[in-house]
Order: sequence, then structure tokens, then C-alpha cells
Amino acid sequence: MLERTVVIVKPDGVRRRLIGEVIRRIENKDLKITRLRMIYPSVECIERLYDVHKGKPFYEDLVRFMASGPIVAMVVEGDEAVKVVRNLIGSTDGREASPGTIRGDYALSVRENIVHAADSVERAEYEIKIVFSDTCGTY
Ligand code: IDP
Ligand code: MG
Repeated sequence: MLERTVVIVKPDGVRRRLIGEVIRRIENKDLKITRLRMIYPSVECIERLYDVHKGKPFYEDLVRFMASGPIVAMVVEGDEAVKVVRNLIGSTDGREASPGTIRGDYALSVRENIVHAADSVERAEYEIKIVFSDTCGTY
């Protein structure tokens, strides 16, 4: 089933010069990038993106981290793209993520884990609206 999802290179990924590496892995998988945007997101935009985590112990630090520098957002299309991309990025905690996944190969932290990806088709549509809106940030 053709799906679209959203992938975000987080501020740590941009700082560590991993934008190209993330794009390369997505394209190597034969997924198609249909939109791409670099922004310095506002706190308000990140709060909307991570609304489901509000109230969790890691929420405040997560929002501060995500708004700490530029991010790269992209729309990614392909067969079962949501699941395929989640498999490409690996599990949340970089210390646990399998080698061969983006997080498994580049992250040693649970917060600073290089990439975000939507976890369902519905969330993807919601998140695309947020990160591609004019009000999400500057650049
Ligand atoms: P996901 O990014 O793999 O979907 P979520 O549970 O949705 O993981 O959490 C969103 C983001 O919040 C994570 O990618 C990570 O940056 C951060 N995060 C999740 N759990 C923790 C935690 O226990 N401590 C610190 N940060 C966390
Ligand atoms: Mg998530």
C-alpha cells in the first residue's frame, strides 16, 4: 500500500553533518522524497509536533532540544512507508537500536537520536501539516 510519512533530521543530526547520510539511507531503500525543508523551528511548533508527549518526564527537555537549532523535514513516499521508515531509523534509545539502523549506527542517547519519523499514516498527515506550515519557524 502506497503511503507517505514524515522524517525529520533533528538538531543533533544537523550539527553532526548527518543530513546527507539520512537522505542517502532513505533513497537507498528506494523510498521517494517528495518534499524537503530546513527550518529553525519555534518552541510552539515543536510543542504541536510532540503533543502526545506533553506531561511526560522527558517532555520539557525534548522540546528544548528540538528547538535548539535547525532541522530538516521531509515527506517520504513508498510502499508501507510508515513501517519501512520506522525500521530504517531503529528503536528510540540509540544504545538499544540495532546496528544497521540510523539510530543504531549514529546515536548513543535516548533523547538525541538523530531522526524523527511518524508512527502512523494519521500522525504523518498531522505532522506534515505542522512542520510544513509557514508558522513552524524561520529560514
Ligand atoms: P520515537 O522518536 O522513537 O517515536 P517517542 O517515544 O515517540 O520515540 O519519543 C519521542 C522522542 O522523545 C524520542 O525520539 C526522543 O528524542 C525523546 N525521548 C523519548 N523517550 C525519552 C526518554 O526516556 N528520555 C529522554 N528523551 C526521550
Ligand atoms: Mg514517536
